Amino acid sequence: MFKHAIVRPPSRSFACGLTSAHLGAPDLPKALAQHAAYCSALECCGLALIRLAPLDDFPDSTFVEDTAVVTEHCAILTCPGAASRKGEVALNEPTLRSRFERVHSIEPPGTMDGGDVCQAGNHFFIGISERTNPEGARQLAALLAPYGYSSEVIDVRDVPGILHLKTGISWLGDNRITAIDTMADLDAFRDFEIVRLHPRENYAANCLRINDYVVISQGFPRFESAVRELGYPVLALDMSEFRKMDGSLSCTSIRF
Ligand code: CIR
Repeated sequence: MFKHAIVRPPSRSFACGLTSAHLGAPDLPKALAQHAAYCSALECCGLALIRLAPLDDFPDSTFVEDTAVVTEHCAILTCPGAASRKGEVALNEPTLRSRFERVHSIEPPGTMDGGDVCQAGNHFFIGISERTNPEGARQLAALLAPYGYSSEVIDVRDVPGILHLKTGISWLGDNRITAIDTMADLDAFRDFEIVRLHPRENYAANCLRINDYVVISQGFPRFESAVRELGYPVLALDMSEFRKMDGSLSCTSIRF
C-alpha cells in the first residue's frame, strides 16, 4: 500500500536535459499540463503528494525517481550515473530524511539511477546500465539484505532502446511483470506471469501499479486492453513530452 509520492515539475530548462529519443524538443506548457494530470492521477490512486519546486539548474530533475530507492524500511540515496544529474540527490535528500528514519547512500565509485531498480515484493531486480554500474548494484544489494530483501542483477547494456531496467519492465503486483519482447524470456522472470508488450508498444512497458490502480501511458491500445482484461482499473496518461526526454511514468515520482 502506497501513501505518498514525491514529485517535482519540469523546470524552464526541461528541454536542455539528456535524451536519446529523437522526438524533438518538449513543449514546456504541455509538459506542465501533463505533469499536473500525472499528479492528479497519483492522488486518484490515494497518494498524498509532496510537491518540490522546479529546479532550473537541473533540467532532468523532474525525474525524481532516479535520486533514491525507497522501501518500507529505509531510503537509499543514489549516485546518478550522469554527471549533470549528480547534484539532484543533495536537493532531494532533506525531503527523504524528513520521511525516512533510516537513510543510506550509494557511494562512489558506485553509480546508480533509481530507474534501474524494480521491486517485486521482497525481491529487487537491479539493472546494470549506462547509468548503474556493477559496484552500485553490489552496494544496493548489500544495503537491502539486512532488511530481508533479496536481489539479483540484470544487465541491460545490450538490450537495444533501454536506458534503464524499468524502461523495459515493470512489476504489476500479483506475481505479474510487464516486459518488452526482448526481455520477456529472461531467466530472472521465470517464476512470474509476463504481460508481454507488442514491439510497437514498448514505451508502455513502464507503468505503475499504485494500490488498486495501474497507471499506464496513453496511446498503446493492445497493452491497455491486456491490463484491463486482467481486471485492473486503468488510468491512462499522455506522457508525450516526458517521452521526448527519455522519461515515463515511474521516473516522475518516488512512491512510498
Ligand atoms: C535522463 O536521461 O536521465 C533523463 N532525461 C530521463 C530519466 C528517466 N528516468 C527514469 O526512467 N527513471
